[in-house]
Amino acid sequence: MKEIKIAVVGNPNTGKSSLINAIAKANLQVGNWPGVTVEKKQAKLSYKNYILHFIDLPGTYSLTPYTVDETITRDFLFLEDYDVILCVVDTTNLERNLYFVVQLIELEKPMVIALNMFDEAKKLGYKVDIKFLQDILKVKAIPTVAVKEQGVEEIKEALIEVFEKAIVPTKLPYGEELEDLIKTILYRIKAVKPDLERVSLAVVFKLLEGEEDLLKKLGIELDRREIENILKHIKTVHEVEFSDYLLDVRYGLATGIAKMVLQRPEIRRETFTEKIDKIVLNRILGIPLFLLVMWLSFKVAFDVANPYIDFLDKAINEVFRKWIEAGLSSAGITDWLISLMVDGIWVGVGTVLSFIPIIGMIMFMITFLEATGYMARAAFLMDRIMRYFGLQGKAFIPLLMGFGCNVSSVYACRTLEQEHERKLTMFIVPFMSCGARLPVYALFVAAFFATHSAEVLLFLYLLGIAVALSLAVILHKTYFKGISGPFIMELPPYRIPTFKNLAIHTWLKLKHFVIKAGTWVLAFNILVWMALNLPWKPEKPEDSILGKTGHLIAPIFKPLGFGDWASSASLLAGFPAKEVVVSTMAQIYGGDVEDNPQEELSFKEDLKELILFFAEKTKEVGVNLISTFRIVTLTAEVSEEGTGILSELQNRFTPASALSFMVFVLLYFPCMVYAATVRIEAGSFKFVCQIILVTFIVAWIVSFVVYHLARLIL
Ligand SMILES: Nc1nc2c(ncn2[C@@H]2O[C@H](COP(=O)(O)OP(=O)(O)OP(=O)(O)O)[C@@H](O)[C@H]2O)c(=O)[nH]1
Ligand SMILES: [Mg+2]
Repeated sequence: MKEIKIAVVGNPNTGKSSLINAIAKANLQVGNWPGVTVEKKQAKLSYKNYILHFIDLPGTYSLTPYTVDETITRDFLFLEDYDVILCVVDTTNLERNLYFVVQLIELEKPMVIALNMFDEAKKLGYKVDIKFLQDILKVKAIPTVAVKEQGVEEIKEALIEVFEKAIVPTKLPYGEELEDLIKTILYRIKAVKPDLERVSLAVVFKLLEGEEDLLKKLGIELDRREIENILKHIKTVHEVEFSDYLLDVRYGLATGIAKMVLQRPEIRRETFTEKIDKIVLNRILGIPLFLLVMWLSFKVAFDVANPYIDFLDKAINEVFRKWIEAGLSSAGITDWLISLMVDGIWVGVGTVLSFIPIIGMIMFMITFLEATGYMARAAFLMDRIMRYFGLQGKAFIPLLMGFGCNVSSVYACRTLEQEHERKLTMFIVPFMSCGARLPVYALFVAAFFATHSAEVLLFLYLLGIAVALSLAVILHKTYFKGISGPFIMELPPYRIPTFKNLAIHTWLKLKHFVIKAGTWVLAFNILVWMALNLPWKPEKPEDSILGKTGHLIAPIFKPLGFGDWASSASLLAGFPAKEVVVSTMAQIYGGDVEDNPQEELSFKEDLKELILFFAEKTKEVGVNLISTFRIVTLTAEVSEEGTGILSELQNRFTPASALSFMVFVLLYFPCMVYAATVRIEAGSFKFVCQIILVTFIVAWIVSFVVYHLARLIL
């Protein structure tokens, strides 16, 4: 078996990750906006006698990087060992993509070009003379439609062919002036480092441009003054810096090639995307439409998820719990172990898992918005607003991604050009309401605001954004000073996602929560169980370690309306992961749901009841959805007078304090994984500590204000 290492590169959003998914049956993250892939990802495939290793790299417009993710791509191409370049090109933007191809050719490596989005190019009436393109560049060019897995076989064959025959692309003509410069530099390098193997054209240009950070990594340095001397001629004759001069020459080449191989229809019709954007990006309508989209997403998510949460709650906390308890006690297991397994692990983790429908639905909605291309529009719309806050629209993408998971947001900050913007965005990401907070909302909304679930959720999400931006202004003026660059993000055409794609990407987001429930949340639940049962068998939960700690910190939360020991202890337990807030409450309140030991266990009856309950709940989903789209307010029964945890909450909280509690959960520090990621991405532990402190203070102040305002209204 021969191994071929393939670097997959191209402009952002051209379908690199999609193509690897299609070829290697991988599940790399895909989305319809530039900047989805922000780190090196791998996928491999055995094909014939070969193992093909694909390295998915962040998209970039050139090999001169401005952002962290672009640097990853450049460094890979210049410093790492690989055999073939697979350049994925957006055929509908051939000219601009060829500018990047020209730079790749300078690397002098075997290359295959995937002319992706060939379906869209065809629809626009574009004709590409593929044979001619192959001949002039001496590369293999294959038309592909990654989303339909078209062209996949041909790509594999082409990769093997250029690898085996070591076909290197043609050297392009750069004009006499540049050719002379190249020769001089090559001569100098030879003089300084006689044992160096061949140096590619790309490296020669980097030497001329003086990209110091890369040259240092490459270990090739020439005397800069000497190079400036060589460049003097260009500067005086053309009156531009060398890098601008080179840019012009490369663009000239790209435009020339595009002219030769591409034929476009004379008359251009207004595209579907342009028609929709006229409304969506409208100055007046844009933002209200964005709010409507969010509200509708929440409404649909709740309408579908709520009945299934009820179902899972019944299945996990009543039926299965009963079965497990019976099973364990008939197996003769000691009481304390049963309590640990049932009250600690099953109820704790099970309660978190019962909220999977709402997390799944919100992840589905986010995936849908990502896949259609609406996300990039949201960034565009927010650009004007974000500027008041010292950020630019592009920073809204990591923030929006935070609705899924704050950790992926931190990585997404790599696409921001400026250090101050990157750090500032990382700092305010915790205020974006991630999926792990949803169980808390779902629980409190069911207990207090069942008829207005979508509105409460919209309020919380918007509050998160508002707090994030307000803090951004303060931080921008004091801590992270700097001027934001212009908003330069491409708006991709709208694309209709395939169901398969939506399902896979929703699952990939959801999986993270399921795994977390089975690992971290489980571990913390065992700790919570111990803290609730030590000193051994306390009379009341309040007397346990957790109870006493709860009492100790409760005064901090009193002014926010919920200063009882149980909610304080839950907030403390939720510090490492927000799911633990709900599971701790379930352990505290769920402990006293006593079953009737005399009751005969009948699996058959229980199962029948569960199935009927499921059917009933599924019917409820239908009714809910119809009412959403007819915009009829629901008159269906409001959460049944609380069972277990719901009634406990209703006794202990008021609507105002419930709202304040949700706001606190929204705003205080998100989780340990976020902390660890920021520590790595920002490279400072002090920075993480500052975030912990600031988020806590902000959460306290905002909850205080919300509680007192809500008391006046609710
Ligand atoms: N119509 C059409 N859409 C495609 C094709 N290939 C990819 N897409 C869509 O284009 C969008 C971008 O795909 P990605 O695979 O995320 O692109 P990428 O090049 O990895 O993007 P970055 O990681 O941001 O650089 C997604 O919405 C895909 O579904 C294609 O051949 N035809
Ligand atoms: Mg990608």
